[in-house]
Amino acid sequence: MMKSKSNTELLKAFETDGYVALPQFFSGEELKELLSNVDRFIGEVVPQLPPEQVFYEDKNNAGTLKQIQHMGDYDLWFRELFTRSRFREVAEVLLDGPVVPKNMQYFNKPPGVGQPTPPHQDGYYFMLDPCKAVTMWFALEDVDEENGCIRYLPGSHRKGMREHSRTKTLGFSQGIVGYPTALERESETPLPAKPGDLLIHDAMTIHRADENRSTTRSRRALGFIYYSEMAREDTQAHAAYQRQLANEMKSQGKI
Ligand SMILES: O=C(O)CCC(=O)C(=O)O
Repeated sequence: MMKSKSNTELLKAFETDGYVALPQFFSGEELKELLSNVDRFIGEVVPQLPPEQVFYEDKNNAGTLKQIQHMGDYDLWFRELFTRSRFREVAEVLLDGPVVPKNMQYFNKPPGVGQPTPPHQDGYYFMLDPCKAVTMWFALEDVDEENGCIRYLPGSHRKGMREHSRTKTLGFSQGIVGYPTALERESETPLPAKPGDLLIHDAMTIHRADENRSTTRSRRALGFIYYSEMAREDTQAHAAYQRQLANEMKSQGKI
């Protein structure tokens, strides 16, 4: 299934660090097809989506598209990629059993305006018990320190949930309070990526990304979120929070 790591090696690295990288998870024709479907989705499907599923740095400028939510709910090609694919198989290996495909996203940091991703643990947003879930982050282009690569804090998934508080960042409404200390910053690992590379992190792993400092390069990726079937979601609290956020974003004119 995997190109460079056996399932045992993959699981060991994931359990030790809280994340793992699978270089060239997709390549060649398979990658080309995926990239052309991303372009198709943005050109044809995005204009039909409800406003709470699409975020722009500036909603009056389509060139500043920064995030799309629940792509699999709106397009058959992406639904298949999310629910019947090697992505799902890897999630089942890492979560050691059946999974629930939860949300497939698009993340961009447009040149010149792409904001930092606040430090966070995905589990804080997910509201799961037990907090058993993975997020996959698939690079659609070259990503490095200049355009805002993902930065993980190795081992942070074993140290509990940190205190979060509200941010002003559209799409990332919660960030870890007081992070990073100087020591945490030194301990972070930046993960540059090539198109087709896959990063995977545990829902408890602390991660963040800098702003896009390039004025010419975007920073595009897909996100795949899978919950373990064993994880129970606080659905009422989750839905109430999503409603509150959507209302806030609308009243602030952000969506
Ligand atoms: O693309 C990014 O900058 C952040 C993505 C992220 O935080 C996630 O997928 O959990």
